[in-house]
Amino acid sequence: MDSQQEKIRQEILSKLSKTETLNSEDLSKEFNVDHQIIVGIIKSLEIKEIISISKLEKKEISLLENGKNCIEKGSPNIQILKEIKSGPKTKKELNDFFGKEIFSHGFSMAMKSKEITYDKKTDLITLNIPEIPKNDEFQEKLLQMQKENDPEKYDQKLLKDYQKNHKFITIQTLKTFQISKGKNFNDANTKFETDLTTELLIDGKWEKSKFSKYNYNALGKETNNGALHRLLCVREQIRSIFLEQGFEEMPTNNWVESSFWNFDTLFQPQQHPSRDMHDTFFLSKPARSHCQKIYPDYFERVKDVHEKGGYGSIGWQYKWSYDEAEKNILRTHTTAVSSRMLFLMAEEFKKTGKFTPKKYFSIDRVFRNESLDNTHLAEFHQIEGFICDYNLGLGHLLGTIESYFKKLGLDKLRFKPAYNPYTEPSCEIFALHPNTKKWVEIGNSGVFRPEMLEPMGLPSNISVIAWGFSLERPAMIHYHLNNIRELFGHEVNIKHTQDASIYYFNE
Ligand code: FB9
Repeated sequence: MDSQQEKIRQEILSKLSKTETLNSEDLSKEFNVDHQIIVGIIKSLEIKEIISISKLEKKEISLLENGKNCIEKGSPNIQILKEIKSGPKTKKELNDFFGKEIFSHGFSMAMKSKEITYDKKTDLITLNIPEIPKNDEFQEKLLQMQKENDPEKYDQKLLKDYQKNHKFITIQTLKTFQISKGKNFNDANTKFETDLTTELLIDGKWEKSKFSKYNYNALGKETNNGALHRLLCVREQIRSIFLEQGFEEMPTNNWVESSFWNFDTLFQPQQHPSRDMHDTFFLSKPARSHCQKIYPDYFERVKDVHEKGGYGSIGWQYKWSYDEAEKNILRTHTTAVSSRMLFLMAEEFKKTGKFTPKKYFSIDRVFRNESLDNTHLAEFHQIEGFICDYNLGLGHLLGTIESYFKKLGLDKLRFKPAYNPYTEPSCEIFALHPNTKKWVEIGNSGVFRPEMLEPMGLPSNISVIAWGFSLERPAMIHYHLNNIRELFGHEVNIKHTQDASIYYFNE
């Protein structure tokens, strides 16, 4: 029994201590709850013989749809009279306008009372009285039945007419219960204090008060509070791990990015297949960034490293295009932001002559012009972390990744050599899933190349280790989803959001 029902139970017992009998229907109206709720409560009291109940069969009038229509718009014949006041109408016109039920009742009522005439030749229904009656007896009778629904109060012939012929009302048999004290009823049943109050505690009355047993099974009240989307639950969990490990979050609030930051600064050649329309969304308005104006020197250094190399690299040896670099796109990875953050660190180093190691992370949307399927949309949330410090190498990278994923419950990892245009060495990351015991690809990683870091102006003994994975993949695995559309996008069922636990891991 929930707390609302418990309160009603106490009220019933309290009322019964002051009167001989109660009626279940009256209680249902007084407490504004469905009659069945009251029946459940009094049955539980009857079993303990605290009360005794006797069944009452009570007939009552209730209005059907046509009856409600007449209460609202007048009786059917009056509705027809008002409609033909402006001029005769055919049967079909009135039938289409009022619907079959109301039209047929109204037509027969109006013909019977000679308020209209019907010409079979022309199929026209014409008003046969000078004025439409002011009073509507039929409607008034229905209004009376709505207020006083005891059938005993009315002429039975009239009821039959309204019920059978016109189908405006129905006579229902309502099973109600009369409630009286049972053999186990005593005043003690009713002297419950529903709540422990400050007053009872202060004046000490609590010691003599009788409290209802604490119902440990009572469910909490439904609170219509907000809910965290399942994907965002996972994002908060992922974010908290980075923050606990001392990473700072990068500003990723620009979904539009220049090709320069998204590709060129990462030493990704301009003819790389990922840079064409099949993989990347290009903007037509605004089509271009003007980052060359902002960092002209850096622009030139990037151009040189692509064309001629430097820092021990032979570069890509092609004619680098300013135009290509300034094209606006929807960023294909958050590594574009990592690159910008590293460049700002280099600028700070050039300005102050002091280098400060940093750990950054980001979690945000990236966009790929890929074919859609059950597990791929044209966008996903990329998670990326990097550490920029003196003399970091592959060992630091693998150790950092292991310490990160261990907090996600993945402590058996394997690393497979891979290729990224902007990292060397690079590794794909695999984990033994603790439940399925299968090896799952969980991300990618690498050490950013000197061709990316040196043109920024970072000291040559500085290196950057980085890794990335997606938000949707772990979320789909955790929530046992096969279709990403159950997790992300306009087809998501809001109920899944409302029902989701607010805590992701160790559920
Ligand atoms: O997330 C991925 N898989 C994954 C991650 C976590 C996880 O946890 C579960 C509790 C068990 C389970 C699975 N992947 C990366 C691997 C695959 O899903 C892959 O098929 C899809 N990848 C995306 C890119 O696909 C176009 C996931 C996404 C991804 C891949 C690479 C990076 C980021 C996201 C990166 C990077 C990077 C590399 C070097 C330097 C900086 C960033």
